[in-house]
Amino acid sequence: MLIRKPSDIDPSEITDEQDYLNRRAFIRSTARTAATVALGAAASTLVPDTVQAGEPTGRVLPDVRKSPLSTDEEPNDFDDITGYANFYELGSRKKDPARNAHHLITDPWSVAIEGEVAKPGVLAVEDLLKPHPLEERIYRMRCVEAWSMVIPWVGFPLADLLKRFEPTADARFVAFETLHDPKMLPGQSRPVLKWPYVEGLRMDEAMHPLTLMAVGLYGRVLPKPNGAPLRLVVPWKYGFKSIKSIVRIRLTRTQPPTSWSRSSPGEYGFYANVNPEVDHPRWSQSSERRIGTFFKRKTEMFNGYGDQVAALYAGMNLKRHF
Ligand SMILES: Nc1nc2c(c(=O)[nH]1)N[C@H]1C(S)=C(S)[C@@H](COP(=O)(O)O)O[C@H]1N2
Ligand SMILES: [Mo]
Repeated sequence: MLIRKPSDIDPSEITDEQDYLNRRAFIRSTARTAATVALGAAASTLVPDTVQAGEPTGRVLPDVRKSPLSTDEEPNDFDDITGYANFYELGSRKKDPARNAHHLITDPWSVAIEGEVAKPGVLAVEDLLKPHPLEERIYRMRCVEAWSMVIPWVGFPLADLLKRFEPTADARFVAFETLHDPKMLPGQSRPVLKWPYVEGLRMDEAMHPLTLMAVGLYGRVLPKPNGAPLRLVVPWKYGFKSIKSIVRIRLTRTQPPTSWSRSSPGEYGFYANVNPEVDHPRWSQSSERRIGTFFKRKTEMFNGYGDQVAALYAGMNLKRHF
């Protein structure tokens, strides 16, 4: 998310970030070529795991089954996923969340489920997880800043969680809230956004089978920069809808506020569906750069998930409801 005006940003910051990305893309392609030349083409398939990727770390999650809802694209390296993150509570540069992650203590952690539900409750994360079989779902993720990644999430459908608390007939939206604790999330001592970070979905979006409560990636518990211990993943929407480190889920009758649309309503809407035809006021949304690659690619409507989700928006003007 770019919240600062271009004139506020020190050019060295931008160079820093571009260098980092280009260096990684260069290392990746050089390593592939070198391995192919030295060992023959057959060995090149081994390269992603052995040469470039930092080994995934964190506690391994048991009994994770593969989901047919995965894309067949190659996931980004673990290092890119954890090292290039947007988590403003841990700093506003892409490398900050990894550097500042140690402040965030995720055990113990509990989540409140409240509002328009017959059985509200506060549950420790372990209890929240218990009845839910875990799936690996490799999703394309598109940030509003026009970069993208492919991430092998581990989680379960948000719908399964909400059903346990028995939504009432009046539940029309779901509001999510990130932890508010400036000691653990030092970025909250600066008024970058109104804290805590909040997000929301319409009930049918929340109940859609693609909407995931993620508790891990690469088969292990969620790394802190990516929103440990529990985050939302909505792959057909811009990344900012996928709120991290959730402590409260509230079902509501009316549309809840969302952090970025509250801070800049002309730039960020409630729906935030990936839409190459609706530009951000300050830059185009028609293409994107996959982290770890050189060339831009065309952005797809609903981030390529249109077959599954377009029906949710039938009859809506998506230029007005951006
Ligand atoms: N609490 C919180 N959640 C957040 C953010 C944030 O700053 N704070 N950034 C959002 C944005 S802009 C993006 S693109 C995604 C990035 O997720 P990733 O860093 O795991 O790729 O997280 C989203 N969730
Ligand atoms: Mo984003």
